[in-house]
Amino acid sequence: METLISDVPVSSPSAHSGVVEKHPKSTQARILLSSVFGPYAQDDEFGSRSINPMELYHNQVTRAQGSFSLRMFHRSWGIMMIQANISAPCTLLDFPTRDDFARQLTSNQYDVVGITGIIVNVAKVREMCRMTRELSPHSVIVVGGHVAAIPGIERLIDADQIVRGEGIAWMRRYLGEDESAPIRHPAIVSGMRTRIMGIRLPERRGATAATIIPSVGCPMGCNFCTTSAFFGGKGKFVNFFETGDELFAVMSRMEDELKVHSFFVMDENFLLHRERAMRLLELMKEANKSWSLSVFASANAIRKYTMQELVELGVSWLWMGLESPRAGYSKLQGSDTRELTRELREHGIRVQGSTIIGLEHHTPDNIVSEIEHAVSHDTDFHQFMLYTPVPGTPLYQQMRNEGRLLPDIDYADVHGQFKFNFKHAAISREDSKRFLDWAFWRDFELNGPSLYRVARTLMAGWKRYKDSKDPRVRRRFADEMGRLSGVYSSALWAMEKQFRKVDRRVSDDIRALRQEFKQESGILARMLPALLGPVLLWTTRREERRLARGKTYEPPTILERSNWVEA
Ligand code: B12
Ligand code: SF4
Repeated sequence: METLISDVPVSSPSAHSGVVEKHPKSTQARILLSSVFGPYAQDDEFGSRSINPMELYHNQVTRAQGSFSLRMFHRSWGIMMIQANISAPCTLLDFPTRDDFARQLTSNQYDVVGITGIIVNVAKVREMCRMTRELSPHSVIVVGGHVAAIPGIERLIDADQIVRGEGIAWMRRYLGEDESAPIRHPAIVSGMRTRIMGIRLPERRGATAATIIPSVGCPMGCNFCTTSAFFGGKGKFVNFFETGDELFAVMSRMEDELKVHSFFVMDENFLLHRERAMRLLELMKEANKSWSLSVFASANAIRKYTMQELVELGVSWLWMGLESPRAGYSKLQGSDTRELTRELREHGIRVQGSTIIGLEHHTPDNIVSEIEHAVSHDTDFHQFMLYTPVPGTPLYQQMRNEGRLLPDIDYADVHGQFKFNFKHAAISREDSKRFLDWAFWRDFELNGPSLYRVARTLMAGWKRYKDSKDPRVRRRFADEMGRLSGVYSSALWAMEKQFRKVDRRVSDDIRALRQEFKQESGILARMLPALLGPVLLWTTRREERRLARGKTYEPPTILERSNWVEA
């Protein structure tokens, strides 16, 4: 069943989004929270698309990099946050199959079934509501997450409550709990089942960063941005942890519980809140913490800091929008993002650039040079996305008013990695895909595998800071070099060989970097490539063959219970 923008009601609507009554059982209510069902990386009638797998990098960043693509999965953090902040008995089901979901419904008496999804998932949400009505008719169905931004969603799915915006406060209110109580952050390992060059990386305790979610939303309010729009738009956002002190306390707890020193900070514009970040730095210094932070930030926010401050704060990975300088977004004003990228990388900070294809001023004549400009940033990673009016955003409203939304586009295809869902002034729907695909390919061809690029940035940081006067900074780079130099050298050995048939120049550059690693590494790391290099070359080639045969990857199903008592 396709879910088209012009869809008609599926059933008599029972959802209401006005005043919410408390659930009669309050905190005794038994709750099921579930993400939408898989498998995801295939084309099916529920809106799964092979081009839209449940993988961050392979979906929208390294998808053209073949066996060098970074493959990993991320849990559904929204429902994890809700589960950690209610005292009712709760089951969380992540990445179920339809059978898993059905089994949960029939083998437990759930009073509330909460389903999370984004807009592309609407057909799955609809099916899960249908299944719940059939298999657990007494359950109250609550739907939350970005899917709730679809206009008229009440008529597309059969849910009792549709929650727009922040869900922790909503669920606490619904269960009669104190909605202003401090937020308890769950222990989240940021990624899982990581795979590159045909091997799955071992999941050692402490080896993967912890995810920290300081806030949701973004006050910048760019017209196309759904994250911003969903939590109130320009000037609005919801802070879970207001101060540097609160953030430091959460991070210290995660360090203890998960034995981590690195954090993926899931905040759309972390560096914008300078006071909080600088207080965090102060506390890190006092407690002698040598943490590393992966953050999202706009170029303007980054410019509020000196390189020294960023390095001391442990910023080691930055996701930054590089939208065309001609687009006029205020987050970029006055910044030369190419110069900024170069500088950040020289200080050992990996940059993930993000470029939008199909902005209003793009034409078939200028788009190639705009993509070349983006690619010339030579970022470690590069995300490309189509300019996409998504329900709930100012851009969507504008396109709708101008009559430019294309009719009969399935919501499952409105994800920015396929084709335009609107009429562009100069670029056709078919060409939008061609330019997008070319951007990914061009970045790979010109700059080589992202794994090579991150190794190069680490080397630059190491050379600059290995003798730093600040012991925390010195320790951070030494730790990373100690852990990774042998592995990187081996991977570089294999990449050099494998990339020779793609581009000789890049292969030579990889070789030069490998020599640098050889010079800078200890004796063991220097010997490793002779053993591990050929193994990686073999697994890389095996993976290329698997991918050519259509191999895809799916996240595992996870079930977690809290405050649980058998019924
Ligand atoms: C992690 C992430 C992913 C992970 C998904 C992991 C997973 N398990 O689903 C990966 C990388 C795989 C991914 C993929 C995609 N993503 Co994504 N992703 C994110 C990201 C960066 C963080 C989500 C998050 O955890 N936020 C923090 C939590 C706390 O917020 P939250 O999820 O919104 O939850 C809160 C509320 O929404 C609400 N809530 C949520 N669920 C529920 C349920 C109930 C019952 C209730 C009451 C409330 C509630 O309460 C929560 C707490 O306040 C967001 C951007 C962002 N900053 O949010 C984009 C985002 C969600 N993704 C988006 C998109 C478009 C995609 C892709 C389609 C893009 C693409 N082409 O790659 C694919 C789709 C994959 C698929 N097949 O479904 C869009 C959604 C747009 C929309 N309006 O639908 C976002 C908003 C990014 C953006 N601005 O474009 N994504
Ligand atoms: S700065 Fe980024 S997160 Fe913030 S509104 Fe703009 S696009 Fe969205």
